[in-house]
Amino acid sequence: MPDDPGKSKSETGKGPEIEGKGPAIEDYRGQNPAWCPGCGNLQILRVFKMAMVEMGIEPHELLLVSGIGQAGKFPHYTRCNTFNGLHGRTLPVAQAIRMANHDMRVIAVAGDGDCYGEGGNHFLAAMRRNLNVKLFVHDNQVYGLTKGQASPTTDEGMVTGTQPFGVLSAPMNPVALAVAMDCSLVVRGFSGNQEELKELMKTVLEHKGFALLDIFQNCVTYNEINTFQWYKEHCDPVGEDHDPTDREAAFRLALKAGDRIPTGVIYRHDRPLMEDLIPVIAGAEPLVRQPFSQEDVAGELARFY
Ligand SMILES: Cc1ncc(C[n+]2csc(CCOP(=O)(O)OP(=O)(O)O)c2C)c(N)n1
Ligand code: SF4
Repeated sequence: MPDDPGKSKSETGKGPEIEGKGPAIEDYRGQNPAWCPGCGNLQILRVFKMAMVEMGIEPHELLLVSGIGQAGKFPHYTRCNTFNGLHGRTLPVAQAIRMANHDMRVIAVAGDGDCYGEGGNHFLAAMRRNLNVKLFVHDNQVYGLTKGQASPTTDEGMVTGTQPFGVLSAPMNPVALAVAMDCSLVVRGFSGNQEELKELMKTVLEHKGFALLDIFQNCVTYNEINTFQWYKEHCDPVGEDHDPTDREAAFRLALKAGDRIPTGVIYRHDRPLMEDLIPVIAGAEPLVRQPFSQEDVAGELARFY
C-alpha cells in the first residue's frame, strides 16, 4: 500500500517499484495502429508514451478509458489497464472507476464528437464534480471514424459529405466553455508541437483535479481546411506573462479564435477534489480494497424492496 492513500507510487513521487528500472516505451506497446499515415493521432500516441516514461508511470498504474471513434482506439494501441465503452460515455465510466479506486491514474480519451457532441452533458457534469480524472480530447474538428461529418467544433460554412451546403451551426469553443464552468485545469495543445504537447501532458498528469487537454489533431482524410500546416500556422503558445489563475485573463485568451489560437495552460483553479469530500473514500482505502459484506448490501436493499 502506498504511504499516502489515494495516490499511486508515481503520484507520491516514489517512482517505479524496482529502483533504477523505470518503464520503457516498449512496456507501453499495444496493437499496431490502424490510423491513416499522417494522422495526428499517431503523434499524440507517441508523445503520450514518452510522457509516461519520463514521469516514471508504470502501465499497471494507469487506466485509459475511451468510447467510440478514431480517438477511441487509443487504448487499443497502448499496453496498460483499459476500458473501451460506448460512444459519448467515456467520462461517466472514467469517473466511476476513479471513485471505486482513487489509487488509479485515470485518463479519459475522446474525440471532439464523442466528448462535446454525444457526451456533452457528461463533460459539463465532470467539470462540476472535479474528480481527479484527466480528459484528453483529440480535436480534429470532424467525426473521423464515420467519414467526416461536422462535429461541434467544425467551423461554420465548412462543406462535408453530409453538409453539402456548408455547416449551418455555430461552432462550440470547448476551452472557453471549460473556463466558464470553472474547470480545475484547462489546457490546449497541438499534436504537431510534440515537445510542447509532452510538457502539457505532464502538467495535466501532475495536476490534482479534473483537467481538460484539448489537442488539435489533423485528420488527413476528412478535414482539408484544418490541416497540419493550418494548425502549425495558427497555434500560438501562450506567453510567459499569462497568469492562468486570473480567470478573466484566461477567458479573454480562451475566446481568441480565427488567426491566432492559444495553446498551453489557459486556466487553473485548485478546487477541492470530490474524492476528498465523499466520506466513504476521503482519506480511506480505495473502495475496491475496503471490506465488502454481502449481508450488509442485502440489508440495505431490503429497505427499498
Ligand atoms: C450512440 C452512437 N451514436 C453514433 C455512433 C456512430 N459513430 C461511431 S464513431 C462516430 C464519430 C466519432 O467522431 P469523434 O468522436 O469526433 O472521433 P474521431 O473518430 O474523429 O476520433 C460516430 C458518430 C455510435 N457508434 N454510437
Ligand atoms: S480518418 Fe482522419 S482521424 Fe481517422 S485515422 Fe484517418 S486521418 Fe486519422
